[in-house]
Amino acid sequence: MATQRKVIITCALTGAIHTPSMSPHLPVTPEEIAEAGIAAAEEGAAIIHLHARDPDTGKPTQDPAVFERILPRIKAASDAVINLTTGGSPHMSVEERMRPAMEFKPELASMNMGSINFGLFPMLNRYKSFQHQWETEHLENSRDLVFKNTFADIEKAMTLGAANGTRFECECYDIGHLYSLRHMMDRGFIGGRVFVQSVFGILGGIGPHPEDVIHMRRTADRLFGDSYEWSVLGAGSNQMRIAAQSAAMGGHVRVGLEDSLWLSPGQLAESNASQVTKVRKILEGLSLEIATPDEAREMLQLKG
Ligand code: KMH
Ligand code: ZN
Repeated sequence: MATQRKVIITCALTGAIHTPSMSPHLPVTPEEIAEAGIAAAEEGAAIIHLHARDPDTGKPTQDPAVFERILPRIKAASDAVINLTTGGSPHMSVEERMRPAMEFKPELASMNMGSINFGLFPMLNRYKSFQHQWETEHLENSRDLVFKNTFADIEKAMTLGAANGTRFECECYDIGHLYSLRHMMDRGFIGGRVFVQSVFGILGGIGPHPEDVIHMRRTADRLFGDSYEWSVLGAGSNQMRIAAQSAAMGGHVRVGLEDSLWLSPGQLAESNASQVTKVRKILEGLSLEIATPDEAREMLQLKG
């Protein structure tokens, strides 16, 4: 098992899964997203995982011009590591999804380690009415949605990113994705200390049971030995419980409104920063120390 040092908190600010009608606190405009990132960093997030949205409709966009309105604001006010999405939205083509990482050559970018069914439609039961037509389509169309990340897609994205000095948050939604990552390491597409982000509780991926977390950790230990850093995110109501379990097992944690709109059962999170505060208190309660951005850079071998 990799030795536990300080714990890296990632905050994923807005994502592409939740929609504006689901929470008035979801950051949508470039100003809102930047402010959310700055506040999350102030509360202890070393890494800010970024998506962008169309300011008028809240629809996810990978237009670099929108990211251009977010990035300088965060960089001017914080030294947090910026992690740009290459996942974009599961409804987008891989080429579209790569645009911000290609344009801005970040220290860190997400890398989705396999194709999955991405089941958003159960949320239709919770949210009956939407402000924008795209929100309904986004959920309804997910019955027939494959979040496409073929081996060719991953090879291409890793090659393009590595040429820019970008390293990756390797998002593993199921056990097989760990084996795919090992395969990419063996073929030389990714090296050094890999950053594994295990995702629990997406319909179509591994579940959120404590046994699932243990199985993911044991398999990663077996495949990667000491050459990885492990982080977890639990989708929706699983977020804090899975963060606590994995932190106790030597993991890093990811929170943020991309992954859960909630602070506690029935209580919407009023900000990304509130989730960072909550997870920081959980970590401190476990006598764990929080990594600064520079400590995260060193652990993840980022270019800085
Ligand atoms: N929305 C998360 C479950 C990405 O941006 O590449 C996964 C994610 C994908 O963060
Ligand atoms: Zn994301």
